[in-house]
Amino acid sequence: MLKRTLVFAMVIGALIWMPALADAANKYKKEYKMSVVVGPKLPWGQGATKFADLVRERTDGRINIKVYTSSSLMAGKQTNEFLIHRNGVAEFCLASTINWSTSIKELNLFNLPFLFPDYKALDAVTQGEIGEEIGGLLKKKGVTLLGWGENGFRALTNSKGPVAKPEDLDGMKIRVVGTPIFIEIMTALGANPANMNWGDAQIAFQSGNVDGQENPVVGIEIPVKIWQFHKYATIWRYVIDPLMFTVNSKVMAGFSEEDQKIIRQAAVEAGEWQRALARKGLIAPDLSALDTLRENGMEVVVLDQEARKAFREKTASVYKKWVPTVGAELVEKAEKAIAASQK
Ligand code: X2X
Repeated sequence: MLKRTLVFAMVIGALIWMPALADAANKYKKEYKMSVVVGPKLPWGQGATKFADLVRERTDGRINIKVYTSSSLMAGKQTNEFLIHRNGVAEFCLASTINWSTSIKELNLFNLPFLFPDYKALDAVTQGEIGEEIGGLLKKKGVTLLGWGENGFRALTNSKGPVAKPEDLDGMKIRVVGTPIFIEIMTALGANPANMNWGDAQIAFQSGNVDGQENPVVGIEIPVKIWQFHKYATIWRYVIDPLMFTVNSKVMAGFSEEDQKIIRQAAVEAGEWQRALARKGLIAPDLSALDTLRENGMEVVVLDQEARKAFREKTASVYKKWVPTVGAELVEKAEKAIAASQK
């Protein structure tokens, strides 16, 4: 009798649950949009594709993410990306902290001039407690942080002459992203900053409308063959540009728990893969990425920690000014984690 009741209960349960499960899957959209600011062939774009592929495979096609590259979802205006993510136009992003720092002020932590000396320092911040805290900040704004990727340390290139000390930058017209702190840093260094979107920047390099720019060597400068426009590079590690794999939290809540787990795991794996790609040839003893610049006719100035000091001093007032905007507590925590990473 008991057995029969149990079987009966199981059949009824299955009848109730099966349509509910099928219904959940039916509610999934045919396509989810993922925003990326740069082109598909750059490590940044490749990281997004890797993530989308992992999710598609592991969900047996239930979740189909299409990567929209070159800022196409926000008509080129890269600093609008967070807004279109928040409102659900882009359900997923692989986004730069720089482009979102106008919407989420705390992300200017990564833009503080000369705060991060090396990759160990960066990992100490993103891969620990502070990384989680940043995840918490995004969560409050309706976005879920899934994992970290990387554009890289930003290096200066220009067509005018070698830059080894701040004076060398005097009056140079340097393209920067349209975020206030970058304009202030370049101004403090004596340069003449011109802010523009990445799409327009590439046209400005071509026309010679700007003398220089700053972007990661492996992430951007090698793939766009920056040597076509600029003969001089300076490796100064003045700011770092991490990338964040994210999903709109409402969209995430619409997925089954199993699928949410798959999405999280895919971001962690794609992030690890993509970070390694972005660092390749940039960490001694393998500095082959710098050789690539030289082989293509560029003169490369590498600033050691001592030489960075003169630049750091020139930009100290900008750093100080931005601490309250980022949050004094967050900056202090990061400074401590970075100091500990150097021991
Ligand atoms: O615009 C840039 O320089 C780029 C591509 O690096 C960013 O989106 C931050």
